[in-house]
Amino acid sequence: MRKFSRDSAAVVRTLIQSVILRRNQPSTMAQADIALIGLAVMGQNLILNMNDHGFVVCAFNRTVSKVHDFLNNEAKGTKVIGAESLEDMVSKLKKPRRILLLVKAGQAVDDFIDKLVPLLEPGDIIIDGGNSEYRDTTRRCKSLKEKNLLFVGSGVSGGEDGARYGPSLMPGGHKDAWPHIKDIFQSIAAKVGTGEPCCDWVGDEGAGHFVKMVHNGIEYGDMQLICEAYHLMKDVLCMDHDEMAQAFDQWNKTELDSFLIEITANILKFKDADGTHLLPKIRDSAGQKGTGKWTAISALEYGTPVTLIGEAVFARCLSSLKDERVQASKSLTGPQGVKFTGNKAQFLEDIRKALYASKIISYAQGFMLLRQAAVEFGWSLNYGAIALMWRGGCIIRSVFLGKIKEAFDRNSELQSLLLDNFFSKAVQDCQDSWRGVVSTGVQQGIPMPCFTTALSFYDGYRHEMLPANLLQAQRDYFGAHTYELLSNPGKFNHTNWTGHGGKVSSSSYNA
Ligand code: 2AM
Repeated sequence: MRKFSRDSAAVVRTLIQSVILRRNQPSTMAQADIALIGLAVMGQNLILNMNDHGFVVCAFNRTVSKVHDFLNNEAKGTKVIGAESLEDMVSKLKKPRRILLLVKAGQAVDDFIDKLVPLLEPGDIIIDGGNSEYRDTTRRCKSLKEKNLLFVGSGVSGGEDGARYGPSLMPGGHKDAWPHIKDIFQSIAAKVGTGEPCCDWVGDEGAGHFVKMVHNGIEYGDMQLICEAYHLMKDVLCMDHDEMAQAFDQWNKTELDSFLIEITANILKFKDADGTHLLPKIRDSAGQKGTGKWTAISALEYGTPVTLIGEAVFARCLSSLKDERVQASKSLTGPQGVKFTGNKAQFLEDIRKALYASKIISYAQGFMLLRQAAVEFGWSLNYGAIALMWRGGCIIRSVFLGKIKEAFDRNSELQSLLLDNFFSKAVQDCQDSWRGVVSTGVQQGIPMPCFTTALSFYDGYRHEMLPANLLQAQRDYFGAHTYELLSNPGKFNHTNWTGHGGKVSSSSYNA
């Protein structure tokens, strides 16, 4: 009995020593560069992408059978390893541990964080690559900072293909994490030009997810602008599908060179099994997942006139009222007998220019929102780097974004893209065409919410004097809200407009 106790004490001593050893020396088990949790298609493709670039990835999933399926199928023959549990996964990671979450946004992210925290050590890194709301990312970043863990929220764009062969990555959060993840992130990201990665550090807290959200909003705008051009081609110029496809193919060789223009040409060419075009058979009722709406809500929240994305979201809402529109079309009339009689080739070029000018406005508005968010949250954002992150890999990828990057290279503090010489000249060159297209479209009763709001924004932005003087007078008239005089801004005045109201302004009493 006594002998047994001595032996067991020795065993315990040896065990403790080996644990101490294991903590201080790199364990032979700790072979993985990064772990990825969440084996849906985005997660799987990111793992395979990291593996292609020489990183050893440890895969884990809530439903563990999916780890086995993945290792036996898609990841067969790779260096990818699997984990049976979170403890197992953590033990297989080099330090500081890097753990990338690719799970459903919301509670699933918090649940995994809660389970990971007790298993991690100070300096370990948790990255959320899902579609999280930026405020959640800020909250997680702050709470993990208190536990000495580094949290990163990264926008990931480019869909399944992007994840597999080069996404646009927009990481933000605790900046101390960046040196430890930069190599992996920039290796797997899309490359443009002479190999510049579409990934850089975005900024603090939820900045990465905020930038991803604005990216999605801009995507809504770009898509709607193309739809309006298509509508004008189809209903004003009466072009057939092949003509329209050819036009988009041509446009793709101009300033509009982009993924969305390219796929639009392909969609227009596409024929069904019965040999007829598929596009006109698709129900004209658009869906949305909500990220465009979030951008519009943020714009309203921070008082930034991101009108084009707002209109793009509403255009989808209007389209989804299909049954109601079918009813309305029977009783509500538009302009009668207005036929286009101008030069078709010229008008087609005018539409292209209207699209280009409107697109400039949309991006100018998107970057205004980023600037405002930076002020609101005290983030320092690198706008040129953001343009480069969107230049490749994602849905809005385009040559145009390279021009935006150049504008911020010229002036990193550029207040508005419209104040950059390149873009102000571009808008100037397009302006007559743009006005012509909007006028003709209105005359012919074509809805163009984004073309028109872009032009209104441009005209508003370039006006030194807007009619808001009258607005201020009205507010003061009915609500004693006060106004400033042009000659003395900062001093608030109230006028007794009717002679029988009080002299007290609304700021002086609570009505
Ligand atoms: P599952 O395979 O176990 O469902 C995309 O849905 C990914 O998010 C999947 O890997 C899925 O895991 C994971 N996921 C979804 N909801 C989750 C939750 N509540 N907790 C943990 N993982 C979740």
